[in-house]
Formats: sequence, C-alpha cells, structure tokens
Amino acid sequence: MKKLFAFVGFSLLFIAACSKTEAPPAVLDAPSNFAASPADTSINLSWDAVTDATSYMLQKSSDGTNFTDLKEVTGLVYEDLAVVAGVEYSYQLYAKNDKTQSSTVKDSAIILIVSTCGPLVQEAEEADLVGGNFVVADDIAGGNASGGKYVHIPDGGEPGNIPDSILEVDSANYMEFCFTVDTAGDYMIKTWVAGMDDSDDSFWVSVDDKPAYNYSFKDVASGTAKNVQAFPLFTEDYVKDQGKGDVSITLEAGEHTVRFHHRESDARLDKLELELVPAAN
Ligand SMILES: [Ca+2]
Ligand SMILES: [Ca+2]
Repeated sequence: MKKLFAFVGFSLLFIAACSKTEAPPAVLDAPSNFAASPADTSINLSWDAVTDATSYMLQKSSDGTNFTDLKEVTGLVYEDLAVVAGVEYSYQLYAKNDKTQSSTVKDSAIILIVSTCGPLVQEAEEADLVGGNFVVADDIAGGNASGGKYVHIPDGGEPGNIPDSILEVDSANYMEFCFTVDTAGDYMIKTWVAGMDDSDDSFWVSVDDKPAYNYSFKDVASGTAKNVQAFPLFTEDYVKDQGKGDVSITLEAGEHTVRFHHRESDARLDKLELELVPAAN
C-alpha cells in the first residue's frame, strides 16, 4: 500500500508540473501582417497565425470610426462579400482564446472596390443609349446645351414619327446613367430639359429598377401652346411624379442607376444631377 500511495503522489506532481508548463500566456500577441485587398466584388483579408490563439475576431467599418463585429473565424483568411463598389471600408482584427484576447490591429489602408459609375453630375450625351431610338444631337447655334450636345428621339416635328409611349414605359428605349453616391441620404434628380412644344415634354424616369415616374416638364415653359417653340432653351428642373410634385429618393452610399425612358419623342435632356437634400436640423 505504501508503494501505491507513493506512485499516486508522484503522478499528481507530474501532472501538476506538466499543466503548469503548458498554460497559455496571459497575453496574446496581436496578429501581424493584417492586410485587406479589394477584388472585383469582394475584399480579401489575411493575417499571420498567433501562438495560442484559437480564433480571430474581424471587425468592419464603413466610416472609419465605428467598427462592428464582422465574423469570428478560426482560419487566417476571410473574403468579405458584403461590400458595395464605391464605398470605403476599414477593418480591424484581434486574436482570442478562451482566456484572453490580443490588442486590436487595424489595416492601414481604407479599402475601396473601385466603382465604374460616374459622378453626381453627368451629361446626357455621356449616358448609355439603349434601344437605338435615342441619339446624341448638336445644339443649335447660340443654344445653351452644356457641352453643346443633348439627347433626344428626333420626331421631325411630327409627333408619332416614332410612336410616343404615353401610357406605359417604353422598356426598350432609354438613357442609362450610373452614379457613385458617397453620402447616403435623400436626393432630388435635377434635370436640364427642353422641347419644341407640349408634345415634347416628358420622360418616364426610373431609379434602381423601381417603378417609373411619369415626369412631365411642361410647367418649366413660359407657354404651353403647341408649335410656339415654348422650350427653346434648356431649363433647370427636377424630376416630378405627375400630380405628386418633385421626387425625393433615399439612396444608400454606393452605385445607383437612373434611366430616362422614352415617353414623348423630341423631349430633350441635356444634363442630369443627383442633388443631395440637406438634412433637416
Ligand atoms: Ca414629340
Ligand atoms: Ca449636354
């Protein structure tokens, strides 16, 4: 019996000695070589392993200040697919185990998937013209079109030369604009428009494939009688929804598509702007 007690006592000492040497350090090193790099539709994150870490917590921010947990992972890479072109993101990371966590490391660069969309002000003549009926035209001598050009569907002064699409959106013929919005908020759609008479003064306008607004700009004219050249010059206006006044749209930061569809031939669009509505105080 004495020998057995001695054996058990030795074993306990041995186990205690082993567990003492294998205890994790009180402090975990912060991950090194933390890097984020943009791909076409995602952002790839990677870092080096930390001794004794069991997982890594990734955090993400779209304003560079307020970070929220993105994902806790056990590996050393992560592909963030929840990203929008044109928006800047920053990331930070810490290592952890069941006892402690490391300090946080931040990627030094703000990471952006490059947007192929344009700025908030764009010429109509730079839009994608889809369907074949919209064309770029040179303004008349002495005209005020920005860049000297505008877009319309010519009708040769004859309504119906290319049939109007008064009652429903002409889904085949449109000008398409793609905007990169940096600041989320409410926007109005500012236009520079003209037409020769009151059968040349409307478009269907849709934003991000939502139902189209019936946009008539006859009220920007000094007169509305037919064939009096009521709209000789391009005039600033805002897209309206007929009977409901100026349209205000709420946009997240990122890419947005605006389409001007055919409604009346020879309605003319010179330029377009997404105008941020100042937030109410
Ligand atoms: Ca017309
Ligand atoms: Ca223009």
